[in-house]
Amino acid sequence: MVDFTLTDEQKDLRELAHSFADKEMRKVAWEYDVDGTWPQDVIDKAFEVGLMNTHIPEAYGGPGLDYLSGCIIEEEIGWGCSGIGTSLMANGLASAPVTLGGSEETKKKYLGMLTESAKLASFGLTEPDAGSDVSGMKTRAVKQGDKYILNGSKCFITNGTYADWFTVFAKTDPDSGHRGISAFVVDANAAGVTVDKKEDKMGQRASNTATISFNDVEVPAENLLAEENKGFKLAMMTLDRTRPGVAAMATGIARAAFEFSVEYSKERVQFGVPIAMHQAIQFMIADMSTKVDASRLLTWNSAVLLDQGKRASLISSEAKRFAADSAMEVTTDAVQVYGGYGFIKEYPVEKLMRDAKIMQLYEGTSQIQRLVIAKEVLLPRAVDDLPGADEMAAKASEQSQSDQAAATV
Ligand code: COS
Repeated sequence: MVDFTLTDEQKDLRELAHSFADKEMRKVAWEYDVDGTWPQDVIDKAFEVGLMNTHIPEAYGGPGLDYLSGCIIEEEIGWGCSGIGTSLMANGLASAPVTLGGSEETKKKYLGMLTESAKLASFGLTEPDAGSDVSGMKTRAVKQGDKYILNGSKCFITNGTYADWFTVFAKTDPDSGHRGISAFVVDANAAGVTVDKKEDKMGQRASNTATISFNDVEVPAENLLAEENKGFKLAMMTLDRTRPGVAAMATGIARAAFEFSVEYSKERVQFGVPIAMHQAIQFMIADMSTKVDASRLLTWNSAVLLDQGKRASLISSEAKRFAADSAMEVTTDAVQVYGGYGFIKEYPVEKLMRDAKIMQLYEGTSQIQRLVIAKEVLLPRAVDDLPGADEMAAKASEQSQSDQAAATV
């Protein structure tokens, strides 16, 4: 039987996240948006109440929440402020490749770092010339003895200025396209790591977005995630697991815009009646309501598939694509419901419209999601193409144990 009733624990988490979003995020969201103020105070509080690092397993100090619970939290956080929310949630993206492909030691060290105190990590995939086209990356990692030497530059890195470590994807075999990419954990304080640029953005201005350069950075070989040249797959497996969270955040933005519109349409009087009495407004409100509910259903569906250990590439991309595009449509309509006031910064909805735009861009554009969806529908990957996460993690762990054994001998 299909049942959308949440468990008591999920309801409590939703209440916790909603109350946090209402009391701690909304009260500063519009102010922090003006100058792009870094929300360290909100991050510290979110860490304290347990709203960060929700997917980190208990073995490494996290709450080990299921994907559905994570999405329930993320919708509320997106409702509060998706700019601050992106700063709060970026650890999930950076840590997923470590959870999937890190050795036991790597997981203890780097996931443990995130759960011990309010530390941050960033995901370094995108480059100036390699956005959608991941295989076109130029960052290079060359093995020298027991370390790799890393050179290159990553852009649009969320939380880049404040991260304590990065998950970095680099070419280890430059002639092999997507089969020549590997993933590493890189300490932010390693010699040769520099933060080059903080971006001044249209929306989500309270989140930090930076360019990070790596100049002859020495990365210990044990910081390799999964196996050499398996980085592309690891990145795709990561995105399969994080796109539902982005979809949830987009649902939260859309819901916020919808709620503001409903409220305003009942107060604003034109032609002698509240504008909610006009069918033109009612139709926009009706479409907003439908898009919010449909976004949530797709999001929950993708999360539940992941919780059941099933492949979720198709539904994750459908959820991300639909929720992101819907958030853009709903927030644009919200500005329309507010009329000229919607265009004024004193009113809440123009920020939501600016914030929504990035949902169609980061973690894969809406066009990339359509590519993934079309490929999954027309030419689905054989299940064998996807080594189970546990299998990859086990392999990495085995490898590190045999390395240790070899080192002892
Ligand atoms: N899980 C595991 N493996 C996957 C996978 C997934 N979800 N998707 C693809 N793969 C594997 C394929 O099985 C194939 O493996 P083999 O090397 O064994 O053949 C390999 O990866 C290449 O797959 P594919 O041919 O589908 O890749 P394409 O180059 O055609 O397309 C796209 C890849 C464009 C979909 C990918 O590059 C992408 O998602 N780009 C967007 C990146 C992005 O989201 N950037 C934002 C950065 S994070 S803010």
